[in-house]
Amino acid sequence: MADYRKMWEELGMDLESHDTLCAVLPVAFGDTYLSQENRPENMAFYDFVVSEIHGVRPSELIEHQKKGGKVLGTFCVYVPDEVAVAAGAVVTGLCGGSQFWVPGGEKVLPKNTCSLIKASVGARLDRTCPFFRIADMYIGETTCDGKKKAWEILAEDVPVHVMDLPQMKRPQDYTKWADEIRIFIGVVEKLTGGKVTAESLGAAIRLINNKRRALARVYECRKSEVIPISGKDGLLMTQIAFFDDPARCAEMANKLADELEKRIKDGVSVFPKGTKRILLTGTPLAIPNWKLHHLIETSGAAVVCEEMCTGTRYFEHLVDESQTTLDGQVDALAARYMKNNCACFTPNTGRIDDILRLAREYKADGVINTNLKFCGLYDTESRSVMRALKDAGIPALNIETDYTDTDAEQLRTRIQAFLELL
Ligand code: BJ8
Repeated sequence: MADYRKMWEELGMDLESHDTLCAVLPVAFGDTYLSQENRPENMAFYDFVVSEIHGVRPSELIEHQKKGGKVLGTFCVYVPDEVAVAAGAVVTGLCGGSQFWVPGGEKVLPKNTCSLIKASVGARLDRTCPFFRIADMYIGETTCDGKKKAWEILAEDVPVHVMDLPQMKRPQDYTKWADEIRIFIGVVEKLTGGKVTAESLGAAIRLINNKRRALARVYECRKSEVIPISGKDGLLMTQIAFFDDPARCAEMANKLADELEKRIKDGVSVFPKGTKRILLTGTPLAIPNWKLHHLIETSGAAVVCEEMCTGTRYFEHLVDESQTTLDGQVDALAARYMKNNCACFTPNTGRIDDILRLAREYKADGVINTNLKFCGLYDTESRSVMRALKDAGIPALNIETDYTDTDAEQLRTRIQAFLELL
């Protein structure tokens, strides 16, 4: 890895503690990823990004700041990147996916908070992640109680703007979300000194739509009987999409899709014929959380789709590109983002419709519903998800877990028993 110590030092990071993370991540990645056979050649880009995860992209963000640009950090797929891009800012995802950061979060949050929130707060307060140091402002949202309270704690240390997400889908909720997007435009304009115009927002909408189209092409390939890419690699592409430059993200995903389409034509699969196909649904899997995919795929099955924010929810549905006024574009953004189906909405039957549709489209033999321990929303929704799957005759397994590895072998036993039933 190139030497980024000076950059980390200038970011005010805790270098000693960060060294520990730098020592374990390559080992975890090697064990989980590099042990796979016959990976698509175009995964080399994603492997490189991981090998320099706290170096290469952070230095690009710092370059942007040196030129007077701003960086926004986000935690949820309801926050529209397009607005920030239109004002000349760069967006980076910030959700923490490693147990390494959890104890730091537990210093200020109740233990019974989900690992994603604890890791995100810990990464900031312990100063062990460059992305959390670089972002000029965090954009939070009112999705779950844990996050709402976490913004208050983070706001003591870094500027935070919170978007008030409606939790129902009535006409007035669409209007409300459009109004929140208008407020967000004002906040971003103030921060960047840039202006969001119909022209710049139109260009940003096309840019982010192109990224969605490219990610969708890769997922389309995962529907094939010939499985040209492992679930682990598909997940990695999506996880990195949250951090990467959107144009490069689209370019690399399109290259990967070209290769996968060719593999399908040539009958090149990364799994033996007859491998059971799993759809995973539930709470997001922030990088480097590869635990479930690894357990499933080393137990003889393939993950073919993720109905998650780190999955289909990130790229399904495009923003209407035909709007030419700022008002029309904001309404189009609100309409697209409100199509996401998160368990923080009531009712959230759209998610169940999505799971059943995706299970069909991706020819899943079974569904694994997973929720992060202490996420009351997804845990409660598990009941209706499992019931709908049962009614549809789709075998399903419900798993609750966190970022630790202590339950890995127990989970493996349950997953293997489930796979035997398929
Ligand atoms: S749209 S899933 S990214 S909120 S797992 S922090 S809900 S206690 S992450 Fe999410 Fe947006 Fe919804 Fe997606 Fe809270 Fe649950 Fe933790 Fe969660």
